[in-house]
Amino acid sequence: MKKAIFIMLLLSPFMTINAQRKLETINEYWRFERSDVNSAQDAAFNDQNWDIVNLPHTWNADDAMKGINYYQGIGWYRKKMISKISQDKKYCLYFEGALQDVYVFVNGKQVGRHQGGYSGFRFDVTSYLNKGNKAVNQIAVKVDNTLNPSIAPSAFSADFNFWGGIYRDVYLEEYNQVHFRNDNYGSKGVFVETPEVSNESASVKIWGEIKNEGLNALSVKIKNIIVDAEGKIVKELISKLKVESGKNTPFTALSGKITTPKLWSPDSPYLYRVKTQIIEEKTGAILDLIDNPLGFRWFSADTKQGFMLNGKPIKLIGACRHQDYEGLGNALSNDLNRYDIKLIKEMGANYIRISHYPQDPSVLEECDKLGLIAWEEIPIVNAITPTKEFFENCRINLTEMIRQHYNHPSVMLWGYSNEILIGGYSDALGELHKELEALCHKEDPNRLTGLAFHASPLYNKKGLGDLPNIVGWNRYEGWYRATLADFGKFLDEENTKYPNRPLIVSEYGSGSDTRLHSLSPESYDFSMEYQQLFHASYLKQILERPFVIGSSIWNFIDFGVSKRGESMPGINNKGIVRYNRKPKDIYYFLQAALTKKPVLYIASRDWVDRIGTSASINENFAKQQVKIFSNLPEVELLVNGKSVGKQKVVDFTAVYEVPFEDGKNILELISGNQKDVCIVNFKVLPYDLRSSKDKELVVAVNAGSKCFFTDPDNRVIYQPDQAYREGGWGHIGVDLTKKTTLNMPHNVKATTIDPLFQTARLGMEAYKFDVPDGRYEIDLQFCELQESEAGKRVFNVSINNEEVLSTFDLFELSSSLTASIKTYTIEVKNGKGIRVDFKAITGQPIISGIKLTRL
Ligand code: GCB
Repeated sequence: MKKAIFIMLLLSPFMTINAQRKLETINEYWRFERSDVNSAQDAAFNDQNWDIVNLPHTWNADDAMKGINYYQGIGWYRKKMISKISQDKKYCLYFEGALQDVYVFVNGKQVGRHQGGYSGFRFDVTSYLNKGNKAVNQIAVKVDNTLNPSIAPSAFSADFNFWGGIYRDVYLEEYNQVHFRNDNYGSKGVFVETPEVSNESASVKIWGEIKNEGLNALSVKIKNIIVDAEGKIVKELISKLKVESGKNTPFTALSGKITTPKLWSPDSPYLYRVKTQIIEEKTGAILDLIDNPLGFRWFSADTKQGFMLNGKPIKLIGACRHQDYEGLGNALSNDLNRYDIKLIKEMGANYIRISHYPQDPSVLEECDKLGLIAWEEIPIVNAITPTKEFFENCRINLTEMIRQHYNHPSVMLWGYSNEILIGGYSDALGELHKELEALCHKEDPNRLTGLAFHASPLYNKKGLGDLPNIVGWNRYEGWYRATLADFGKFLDEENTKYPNRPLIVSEYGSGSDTRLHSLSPESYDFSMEYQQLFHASYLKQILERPFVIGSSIWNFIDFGVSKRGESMPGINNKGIVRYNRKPKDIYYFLQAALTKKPVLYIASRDWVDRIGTSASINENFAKQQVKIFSNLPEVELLVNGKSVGKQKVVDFTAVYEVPFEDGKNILELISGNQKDVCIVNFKVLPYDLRSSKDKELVVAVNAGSKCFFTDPDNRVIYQPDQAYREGGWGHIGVDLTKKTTLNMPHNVKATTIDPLFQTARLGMEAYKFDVPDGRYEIDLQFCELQESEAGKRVFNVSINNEEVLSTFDLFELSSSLTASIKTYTIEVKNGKGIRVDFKAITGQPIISGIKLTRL
């Protein structure tokens, strides 16, 4: 991004005699080795066998997705930098972010160390560089992503991956001897704020320090040019200063009144810019120039009016964002970072929680530009380390975040911890929080603070709830615990107890896996349909309560967590867009609810391969539900050219029972001149399976589950479990008054279709399938979800009276949480169909799936 600014500046009228600072990315052609290597910092070290990488780069792009033991250790980067290095200039290396304990060497000498994986840092390397027109300088960077008790986040339990590497851009910066201070916590060194803003007038204050690294004192002018979005000059402020050699000289510029300022808001993110220059008085040369965004807005939060922006209430509605991406880890281009902000904005959000750590500079630049109000926080997550080193690291993290992002009008809230009492309360923790709260306000008196709590009464008891300006609650009622309605109950109780505390729902979300679908969705089933119910319910409950100042969905994206073992191992799939940013259907529900532009969407993109059974022998179609998300009053759905009726849209949703035919079904949704089309491939099974003429007949059962499960690799759709009826298929002899199903979303070994094995039926007598005569392949799919000892669950299995498994002990065979598949071939004759019997010897028989394929 800065490179772009630099190019712009070169062409701009602000450039007069001398080139000012020059910023150049040095992302290309680094050598990389993922281990600790002796003497790798030495200029003469031979790195020719190392990998060649471009930045941004992480060394965990692959292995962090493959389980808990991804590489956390040391990696080395080396770059031979060939560039013009002048005698009379100053040089810095600027890292936008590297995770997380970083040592930087130039020509064999250490120039600095930075601890913290999420903020920018800069080292002055002038005295270490070889000079010349084509000077060769050897940079070496040692990076360590080991969990470190002295560096936030220090808790192993933090629910994200610590992707190691130099994962953001790196710059070589060239300065004149006299320049804005560049050693101020990685910031730009020039700060902009708006002491007064109203509809009628505003004022701007710009301050910073000038560093004179030359040998002589110099008389300079500080020129601030405020331009509007069209580039028109609104104000020019000039003051004179004498800058002493070897000193930092402070300056402050006040704009005076700017009348009828154009205000910044999510609906109209009007941006001015402030160009701050140091001009040598004698020659008129511009010695340094910094360009900053400027937005005029004022805001506050209370429980009477909620969040107020520019004098008007605005409910903050948006999403939290992690920064990783499928296949790339955290090493994203600026384009991909910006793309997320665009998607969040297009959904109709006005707010983003940048969690749980500061992110790439391009993120906030895009929030400024597109109009998203931001909460940004430092990564103190789940627990603290009660040591001096950790506390100091927290202070540095916070100061870096605030100083680096001070000038972004989009930022209105600073956060400094998340669910911190997971690790328990201590007085030290209380003290740290008090200190960080005070530090936020000292560093930035103009913004609000927020903390994100989890479901524990301890936050209120221990006084943490009284600390920030805004109390954030991460709520998961109806997912990890309780019911959807308990969410609203909690909010009301909290508001009754603390009527003057502005409350924000800092997180809420439920997992979803595009392979799982349900016509009777329920909590923790990971179906796309439950996620839809969850979000519809939460959004309604949030909007109904004026005292809730806002909310952010957890999480905008599916993101990587190596230690998470749910339906998609290694992935927290609460995203409303996939890991590759393809929106899930729920994204369009939210868009319908939050935007003014017409939204008309057939919510079946996540479920285009379906199966079902006709309701009687006279029907050759199967009815199945399809949801419509829209903000238009009425819609009409056509299936294969025939109307299935008009419907009023209620709560942004209409539900159709669609009569699907076997094969391709073209769904067309119409409202006025708007149209949406979706094609669903449907397999219709006849009511009486015995009449099936299908040579490729497949009947697959997701035993013990109410979900359809699509195995995308093998193109098989498993149907939800059901009781047997004549002519159909299903379980027999299950005592439905007892608990006869299991749901254990933990990693299953030796398979990629974990969800099939994470649910199971227990204690059935048999499964019967009234399939026509012919040859069949039968897969019996097992996974032990309960027992951790051999001998606890032993049973026999027979197929059409022939015993195929005797004294079958699944744990003995394959231990627990491991997929085991037994495949048999059978000839079905005389209209007998297939019956699989289970006979308990010890414990209850268990089965995860059964698949029949006609051969
Ligand atoms: C939370 C945490 C977040 C987790 C999330 C979850 O409350 O703040 O880091 O990822 O829950 O998905 O469980």
